[in-house]
Formats: sequence, structure tokens, C-alpha cells
Amino acid sequence: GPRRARRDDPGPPRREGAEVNAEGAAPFPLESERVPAIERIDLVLVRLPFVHPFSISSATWTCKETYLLRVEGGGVVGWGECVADPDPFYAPETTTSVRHIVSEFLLPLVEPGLTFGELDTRFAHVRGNRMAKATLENALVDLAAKAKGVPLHELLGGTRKRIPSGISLGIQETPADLVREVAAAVEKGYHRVKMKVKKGKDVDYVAAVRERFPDVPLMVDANGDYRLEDAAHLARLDAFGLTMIEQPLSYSDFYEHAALQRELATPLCLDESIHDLADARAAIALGGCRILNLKQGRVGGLLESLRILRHAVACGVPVWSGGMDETGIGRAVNIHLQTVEGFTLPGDTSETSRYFHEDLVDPPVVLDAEGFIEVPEGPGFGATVVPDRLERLTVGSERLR
Ligand code: OSB
Ligand code: MG
Repeated sequence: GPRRARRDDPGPPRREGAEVNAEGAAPFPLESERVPAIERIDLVLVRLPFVHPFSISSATWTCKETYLLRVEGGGVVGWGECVADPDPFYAPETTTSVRHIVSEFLLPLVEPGLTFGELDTRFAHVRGNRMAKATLENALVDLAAKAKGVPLHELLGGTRKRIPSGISLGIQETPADLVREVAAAVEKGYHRVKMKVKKGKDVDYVAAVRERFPDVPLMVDANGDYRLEDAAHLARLDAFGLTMIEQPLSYSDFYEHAALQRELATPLCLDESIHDLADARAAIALGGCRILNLKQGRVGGLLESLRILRHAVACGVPVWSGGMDETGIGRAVNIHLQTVEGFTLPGDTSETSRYFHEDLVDPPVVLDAEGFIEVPEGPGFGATVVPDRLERLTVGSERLR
């Protein structure tokens, strides 16, 4: 018969002896890296206009507005990009809540010399707020990598030299507009196309794309626009050979996704429902998450991402990296993470030129002739923040320490 993936929960990987972390599992190398000395910390609010407005079922964004956390120490500068938006239309956290949580609750927990494992334990006292945690963790991990003079992926144990690129297309005015966008993406060499859908802009749009591109790896993302009562309608998508349906139901639900999955042949993928390892374990065990969209900026950063990745791999659940329309800083972090074994599907990491005329960093992310992105080999996240661009795109900044 067909090979059946293991989706039952194997529990935390138990080990004996000295090489065991707080969960009783094999420690990740990142857990024993140390937070370097820090001389100065700044929070910088940036705003970058998008090349085109980006629409999902619950929001339209015309620019990327977010915080960058800048940490300076030992003659190097680490950067962390926040994935929260100014609004709570994708996730409950906002740029303002991130500023509050980072400055009032997380920063006071940071001490040079702590390991990232110890820092993570301290951060656990602050509930949720995983985007805030990722912002700070990313900046400190970047600083640690730069202090050692190694690329970020080295601290993660990543080995791939290039990663396959996928694209996420926003909701379009008409099916014809969407087909034009898909044609351009296929021409560019993207390894798979994701299209945003919502009620009333779904089956006809998918049908139009499939008619023109019968074989392109294709998926949809609803950002929670449907209800369980829409199961029969969503089952119409089974005819189109989609690789997955991402987040059809609520951002706060696992149970109904599991019920919906029983009505559909197409695998369901969860995005905004998954905030941490416990969520991933519950969603997978319930049967509502056959594929996992892992956004490191949404789950508290790189260490929690490695835990989620390990668990999903143990359950036979394919993982891919989502994106949050990041600037070159967050985009680079996502690229480094995707060098780790277990990312078996192309991510939502696209070329810089798709998002911005001008990014904060150099060099931009570009696709090679086969639709892959080369992994930067410089220290830390591996690109350079260009001072005059940063100055032009900054709308405010404050010194935190
Ligand atoms: O749901 O994956 C999503 C962008 C912003 C908020 C939510 C999502 C997205 C994307 C775009 O799909 C991913 C990217 O191109 O970075
Ligand atoms: Mg999504």
C-alpha cells in the first residue's frame, strides 16, 4: 500500500547521560552558545513601501512597517527584525505590543554570558508574545554569530548551500490578473506558487490557474477566512491537486482543523495557529496539521523553530518556512534556518525585488537560474545594513540600554 507518514506524537526525544537538555532531549548546539557582552541597544522603527500592495483575506498592506532591534557589543552590531505588523489582523501581537514586551519584560532578563538555552528558560516566564521574543533572540544570535565570525547557519547546524524559493501571491482583482502573476512567477523559476484565497475568491481563481498551469506545484492560503460549515465548499478544491490548503479556519483553532481534514483529501497546513512546540504537538496529534508552515519570527525565534522542526520530522510531517514580507534582515534569518535538514518543501522566501524597490541591506536576495537562493556566508545573517538607506527608511528610534 501507499507509504503512511508517522503522525503520532513520539513525545520529546528522551536521552540518558550528560548530553541532555532541559527537555531530556539531545541539546541543539545553539543552546550552549552564549549571549555576548552588549554596550548599547536601540529600537528602530522602519517603513519600507511595497512594490505592490499585498492582500490577504484579513488585511491589505501597502508598506512594511516594523521594529528592528540593534544590539552593539565587542565592535560588532547584531540585528533582529520584528515580524509583528502595526495591526493585529494576522496575529494578536503588534509592533506596539512588541516594543512594550521587549523593553519592559524581556530585556531585563538578558545578561551577557547566559547561554541561549538559559535565556530561553528565563523568557518562558513571559507568556506568549513569541514575536517579541523572536525579535530579541534573533538580534542576540546574530550578535553571537558575528562575535565568533561565523554565518548564522553554523550556529543552527545547517548544511545546505542553497534553498529552493517559493512565492506567495496576494489576492487579485480577477482570475485573469492572478493567472498573469502566476505566469510571471513560473517564468522566474519559483519552485511552487501559493495563492491567497478568501470566500468568493477561491474555486474560480484556482480553476483559472490550473487550466493554464496543470502541473505547477500550487497551494492556497486562506488566513482563516472559512468556517467548518464551509467543508463541502472547500472539498471542491480537492479536484485541483493542490499540495496543501494553509490555515483555512481560525488562527486560534486546532480542533476544527482536525475535523475539516477528515472531510478533505488535500492536506491541511497550519500557519498562524502554531505559536510554539506545544501547539505543533497538539495540532499534529489531533490530525489538523499534515504540513507545517514554520515562521521563526512567529514561534519565538530560532531555538523554538529547531524544536518544532525536530518534532515534525519525527512525526513525518513536512515542514517549510513561511515569510512575513520581511526586510533583508528577517529574510536572511529565514534563509539560514532553511539550511537545516527537515525543510522538505520550498518556502515563502522570494526575491527582494518582489517586495521592495530598495531594501535596508545589500546584497539583495535573488534567484539563481534554477530558482534557488544562495545562502550568505558572511558573519551573522550575512548581509550589510546600508547606513544611508536605514536613515532614509527610519521613522523613529529610541535607545533602550
Ligand atoms: O499567511 O503566510 C501568510 C505575509 C504576511 C502575513 C501573513 C502571510 C504572508 C505571506 C507572504 O504569505 C510571505 C512572504 O512572501 O514573505
Ligand atoms: Mg499563511
